[in-house]
Amino acid sequence: MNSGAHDDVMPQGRVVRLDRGWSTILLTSGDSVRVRNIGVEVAVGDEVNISSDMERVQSVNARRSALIRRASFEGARAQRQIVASNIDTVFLVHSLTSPPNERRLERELVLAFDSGANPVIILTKIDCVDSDAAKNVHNVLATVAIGVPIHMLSGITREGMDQLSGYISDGATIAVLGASGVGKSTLVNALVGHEAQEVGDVRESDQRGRHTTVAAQLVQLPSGGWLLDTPGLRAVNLWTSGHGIERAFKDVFDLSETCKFRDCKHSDEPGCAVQAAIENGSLPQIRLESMRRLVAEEASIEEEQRDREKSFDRRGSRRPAENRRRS
Ligand SMILES: Nc1nc2c(ncn2[C@@H]2O[C@H](COP(=O)(O)OP(=O)(O)OP(=O)(O)O)[C@@H](O)[C@H]2O)c(=O)[nH]1
Ligand SMILES: [Mg+2]
Ligand SMILES: [Zn+2]
Repeated sequence: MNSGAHDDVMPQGRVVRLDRGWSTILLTSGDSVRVRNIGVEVAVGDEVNISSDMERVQSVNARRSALIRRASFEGARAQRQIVASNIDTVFLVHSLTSPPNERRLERELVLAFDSGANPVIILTKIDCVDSDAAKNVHNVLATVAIGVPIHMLSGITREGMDQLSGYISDGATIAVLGASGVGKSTLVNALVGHEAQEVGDVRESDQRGRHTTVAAQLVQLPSGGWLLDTPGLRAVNLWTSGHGIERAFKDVFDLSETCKFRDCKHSDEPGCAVQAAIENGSLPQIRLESMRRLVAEEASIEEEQRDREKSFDRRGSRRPAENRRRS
């Protein structure tokens, strides 16, 4: 029964797609296999080891970055969903044919910064709008994209596509995120150079897409880089975070450094730099409100997670008592 050392070498690869308990893995050998993933949390983009009988995912390598959102509530509990893992860049895609949605972009930026990858904003369908309209959408979105590059392009005519060459390097992974119909799959196809991903039309009346892409899919570029196309997100729900909010709201955080009180709540404290900026018109009031809403959203998820851990302890976990007391 004892197999030789050679047979114990586990095949390795990258998860390119997930379907209800099944992972499709692109092996380092170049072959593609479909294996079960039971008892392990697997995400698209993961680097995994396959059992030597080639039947299941044996283990998942530590992720260097992960795009995580709150999935829909299951029962009363929030669940996390790893949208993409081991990514270097996140393309946050918006269409120039729709009115700018700063609030949505703020959420996407928090998610992207929290992932550990670098966000880049892509405004598609430049071939469909006149330059004034394009400039307007660009300028409005730029107000919430502090220090984040914005590129306007067309996945159809390829105008502006050359701006993206710098992000595509050997081995780098780019996740493509955005609402349905904004042109994520079209962009992926334009970068790959063939119809790797199915594309669907949008409703004429409101430019909404039809959720053509139904599962995240990792696609390898001829250059050796990777693109991770994702289904259009209806809602950008946050999960608990690291420093995503601080980075996405760098303007507010920079101002608060100069508030008179270190624990300033930016309400009616004297010497509040944030309120002063709102009064002189350099910071929109809605930015502060928006940030507060996201902070509260994350705090409630964090609280729920803590409560869950506590109730788990009461049901009798195997954590030693001293640990329990410390936490
Ligand atoms: N004119 C023009 N049309 C575009 C461009 N990008 C996408 N489209 C069109 O917009 C529609 C939606 O494109 P998709 O690429 O399927 O959009 P998606 O973001 O992948 O949508 P989901 O998969 O539903 O999330 C299609 O009819 C595309 O041809 C663009 O840059 N210019
Ligand atoms: Mg798509
Ligand atoms: Zn303040």
